[in-house]
Amino acid sequence: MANPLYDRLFGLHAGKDTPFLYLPDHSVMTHQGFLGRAAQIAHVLVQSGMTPGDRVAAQVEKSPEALALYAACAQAGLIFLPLNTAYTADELSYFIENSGASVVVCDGAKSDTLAPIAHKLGAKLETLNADGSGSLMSQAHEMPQAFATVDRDGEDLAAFLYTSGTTGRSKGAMLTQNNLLSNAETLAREWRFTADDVLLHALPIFHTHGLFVASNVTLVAGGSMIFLPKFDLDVVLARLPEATAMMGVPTFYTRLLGDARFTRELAAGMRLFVSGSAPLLAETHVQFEGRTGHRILERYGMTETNMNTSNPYEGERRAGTVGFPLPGVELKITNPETGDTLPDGEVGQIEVRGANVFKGYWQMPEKTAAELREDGFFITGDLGVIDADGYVQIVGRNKDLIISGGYNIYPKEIELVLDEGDGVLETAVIGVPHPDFGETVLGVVIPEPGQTPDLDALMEAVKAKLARFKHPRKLILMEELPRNTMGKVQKNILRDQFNDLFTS
Ligand code: MLC
Ligand code: AMP
Repeated sequence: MANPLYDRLFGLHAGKDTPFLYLPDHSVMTHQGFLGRAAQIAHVLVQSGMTPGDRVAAQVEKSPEALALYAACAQAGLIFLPLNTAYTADELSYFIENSGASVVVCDGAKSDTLAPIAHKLGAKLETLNADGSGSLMSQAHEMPQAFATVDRDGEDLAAFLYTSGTTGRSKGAMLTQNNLLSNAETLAREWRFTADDVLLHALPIFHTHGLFVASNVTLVAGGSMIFLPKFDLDVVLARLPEATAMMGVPTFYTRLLGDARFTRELAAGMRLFVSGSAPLLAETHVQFEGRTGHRILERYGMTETNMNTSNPYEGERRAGTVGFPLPGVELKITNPETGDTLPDGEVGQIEVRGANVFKGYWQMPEKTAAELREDGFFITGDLGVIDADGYVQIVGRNKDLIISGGYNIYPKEIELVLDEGDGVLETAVIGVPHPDFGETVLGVVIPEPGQTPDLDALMEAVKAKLARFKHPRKLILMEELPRNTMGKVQKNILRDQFNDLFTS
């Protein structure tokens, strides 16, 4: 027996004195140093009574120890559940309860708020701060730096990633060891990652992009990372000359282009820039090449599927497209009404199948059945077309979703909070173009007859319940919502009406 995920991402680096993480203070953590910490954390988790298949929920700042917690879960056969640091106590409470997590790891600053929630839900609370201090590591430091890796099968679950939905209720996407590993190995090969690569890592590690794409690909290849707590433009510019590759959301690239210090010379040592999680404007692609001589490689993925398509490493990286299906991924365009496959050149919904596709939503068989067909094809909710050369282009979404700076926001979640406000008849939340975040959130509020809802109070209500990145950047009062003859709200009309609100 073995543990494929641990063995092939982490275990293969055992005993290596080679650099793994270059840190903000310019110190270096070696592969073995990292594995030693992961082993110590695994001991703490197991000694607190956790057994394979149990869930560890973590809302922690990005740090080497936070990444080691992921490795520890893999080694001990536990399911890792990383959570956005922006989530409020309300949001967290749902994730902890829904997942049945038995250990919750949070920043010390949040422990007072989370302690009663964890207690009520029967979960043990540990703290892990950005500097590596806290109850988790103080116990870990007393533990041996080696841990007997727990046997796991590739089909065993490795992670839950929560993703919101059109009903406003988040769903836990269940990802297996094979889902993660197969995708990491494919991407490392396709993008030519080797032990010589140094990845500039400025993404958060609670989502697919920063955790599975960036970190797993580096680990599989045996490379290293400049591991930054967040995307800080000055720091990224300062550290770029040490890197060979970078992965980011489009906002990273537009922010770099907005700074005159970002030059061809600064990017001269780079071999690869990858973009994903949100559409990269063709204009940004062209501008980037003009400035640096590099063509950004755009790829397309999802929480439920890891990465599905990529532009080629060699060959034309075509602006405005997400490239070809990755090896081992089948992709088809179907008619949303009938599910029939459409010929190339026609727009339809994108469906994908392969070892990368998740096992379903945790304890939500109906939602799983609605999106994951029995034959293994997953209905992504994205609308696309395959061009004459086989490049996939994403042309829209069949799901009511806003992507702001690479974070997904489901309007329903915000509408549910706004609808409860005094004097509110109904609301519609839409995404409108934004120069920095690509899209941003706008809320349209319809008053009950004769009422004037207090927009500030509505905003406060949203703030109390939902993460900052989901907050509408503006609320607008209107008399009524545009509807079609069936009575359905026509958000496209609202989007057209407010298209220039943040860009003009
Ligand atoms: C931060 N804020 C955001 C925001 N990020 N608001 C909307 N959308 C966002 N993405 C808030 C801040 O809290 C702050 O609030 C204000 O907006 C301005 O913050 P900022 O300083 O400009 O933001 P910054 O910290 O620099 O963060 C922006 C960012 C970050 C783009 C660097 O959001 C980021 O790293 N995004 C990456 C997301 C990601 O990893 N997505 C991958 C998902 S996986 P205030 O109160 O100060 O006004 C996936 C699958 C796939 O999608 O295919 O990869
Ligand atoms: P998430 O659920 O956070 O994993 O986000 C997945 C969604 O992000 C996809 O369904 C797409 O709508 C979007 N997405 C990811 N990559 C791209 C891309 N390169 N271009 C356009 N949209 C993308």
